[in-house]
Amino acid sequence: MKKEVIEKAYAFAKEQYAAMGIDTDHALKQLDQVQISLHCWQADDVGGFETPDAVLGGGGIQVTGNYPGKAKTIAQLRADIEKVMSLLPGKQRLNLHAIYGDFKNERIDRDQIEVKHFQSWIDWAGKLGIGIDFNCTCFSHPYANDGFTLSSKNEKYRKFWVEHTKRCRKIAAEMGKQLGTPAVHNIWIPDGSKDVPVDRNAHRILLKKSLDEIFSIEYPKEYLKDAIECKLFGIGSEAMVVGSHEFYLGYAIKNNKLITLDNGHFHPTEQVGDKISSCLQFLDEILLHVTRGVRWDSDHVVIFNDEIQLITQEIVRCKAINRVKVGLDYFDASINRIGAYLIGTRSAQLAFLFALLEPTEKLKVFEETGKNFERLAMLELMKTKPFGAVYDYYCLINNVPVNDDYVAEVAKYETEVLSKR
Ligand code: RNT
Ligand code: ZN
Repeated sequence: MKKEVIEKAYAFAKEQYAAMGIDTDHALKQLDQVQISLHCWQADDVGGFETPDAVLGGGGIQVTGNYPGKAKTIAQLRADIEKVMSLLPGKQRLNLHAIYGDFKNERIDRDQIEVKHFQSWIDWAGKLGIGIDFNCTCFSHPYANDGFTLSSKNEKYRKFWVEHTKRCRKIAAEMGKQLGTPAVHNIWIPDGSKDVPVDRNAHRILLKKSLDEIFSIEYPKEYLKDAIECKLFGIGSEAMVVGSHEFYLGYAIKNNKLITLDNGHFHPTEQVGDKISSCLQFLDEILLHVTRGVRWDSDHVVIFNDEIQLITQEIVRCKAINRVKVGLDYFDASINRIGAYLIGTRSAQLAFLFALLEPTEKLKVFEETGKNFERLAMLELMKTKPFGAVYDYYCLINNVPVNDDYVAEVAKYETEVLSKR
């Protein structure tokens, strides 16, 4: 797209929004505050680099599709993430899982991992000037095969996963320290049961015990933030998930942790957007896993849909951009994986921008004076305002491809790099 066209369209958009009392330049400055943590696992279908024959699985981590070009080495994954970041406006972070360590062909079990296995990631991120977030990997392992990890009745297994998660927090704290930006460490476990269990209580007692053990070590908040991720059900854990919303929200409030809200983890008629202002009454911060559920499945590429819009609107309306950490969480192996990152991240950014361009104060006045017709009319009107032109301009001033120019860049990368893997 031509620079003059983008600038002209922006000037026109700026005027239209200004007529409604909205400052588009200010909105773009706020958009800069939104850092999205890119999930490393979209590049390689949640495979990781533990062993060349790593088995994927556990609690709904199922990737479908076999589009060519999957990252098979750390170098390839880094190249992919760098490519993605070069095509995105603003600044992002990297969200790493423990199975992505730099193990240098050594077989290191999860209860043996150390900072040294992640030092090359820290150095890489330091060079790029980005932060890292981290996740223990309590799935795709023989000790998770019976469906339980931190809440396992098998004490050997439970201890193993406690040790793994403790080590992960230590590694994350070191990442935060070295990179000068706190790493959010997220705990998600697949624990649950396919069929009707009778001893839900024992597993929840065990999970609480494991978390208490894991969090018994404190790290400075400038280095590490702890998050715990709830879920209603997963494939293979339909009848019960140990780490339910009630369980983790209770734990987070009592122990001052972040609750992780993954919008693929609730009943389809529930909206994570509606949960944000509730959680923020009782927690300092929350972590979002932004994804797209389709029917009973989750983890589709994020698009600019109603659900994402409500999430970003609520964050902005709560003036909570600095209290809500945003990570993406999806895995689609049926399309170009780099393209999947770009669509998801750009759509999430667009949703934030859309929310930042809302005349919230005006809408509140309508609401407070019973003018609900006017409120709905204005909300509908905002959907056809030229926010796309504002996003294009944001890309332009950030020197990244505007409009659909990134699609050609992805195609080029596919021809030159991905198709040769
Ligand atoms: C699974 C959770 C979890 C994972 C990642 C890979 O249901 O959403 O966040 O997707 O940790
Ligand atoms: Zn998630």
